[in-house]
Amino acid sequence: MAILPIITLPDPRLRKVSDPVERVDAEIRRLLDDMLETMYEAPGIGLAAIQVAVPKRIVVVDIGKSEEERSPLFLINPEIVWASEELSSYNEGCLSVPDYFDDVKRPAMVKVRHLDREGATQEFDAVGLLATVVQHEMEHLEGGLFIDNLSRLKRERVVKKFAKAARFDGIVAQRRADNRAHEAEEAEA
Ligand code: K1U
Ligand code: ZN
Repeated sequence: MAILPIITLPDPRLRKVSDPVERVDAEIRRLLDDMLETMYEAPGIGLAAIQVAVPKRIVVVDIGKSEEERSPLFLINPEIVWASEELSSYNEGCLSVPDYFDDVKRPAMVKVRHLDREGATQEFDAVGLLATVVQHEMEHLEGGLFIDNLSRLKRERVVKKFAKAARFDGIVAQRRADNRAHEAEEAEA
């Protein structure tokens, strides 16, 4: 298994709509295992494939409280076939929007249909945190982010902050590359 790099805002790949999985084969099962390991290591309680730059409709979730209580869910081509009118609010986070949390209201209960690791169709009912995480992850499959549910003012503030941080990281990386090139030139002289 492998830990995959998680892409973060403002990476434009996060805005891509993911493609359905045509066939659940060994390659897909390997991706599921790598995503699960990546999610546990982050740590997180959900992960969509697009967050590791793979635009496929695949999600892993585990809301277990400890390593001993692990109970991973593998969701391939998930669909919400029913959602309650009742809403519930949760202070959400996202591994692709690090260190930012805000309240989002979503249906309190959902019925989810999906393919499992063997390619068989399954259905389950989710309530509470599980319902929140599944909906958050499925939003990723449409190129959405939880910040899209916030007011325009809040969302623009977050997007600006991450764009500024990315520009700064770019400048630092360029300076380091320039310094290394300069040192190599001096060593040669
Ligand atoms: O980036 C993601 O999509 C994963 C995200 C899932 C999520 C969390 C909370 C509400 C909705 C969706 C995370 O896992 S963020 C990290 C986090 O919440 C957490 C990490 C370790 C333990 C408990 C929670
Ligand atoms: Zn997320």
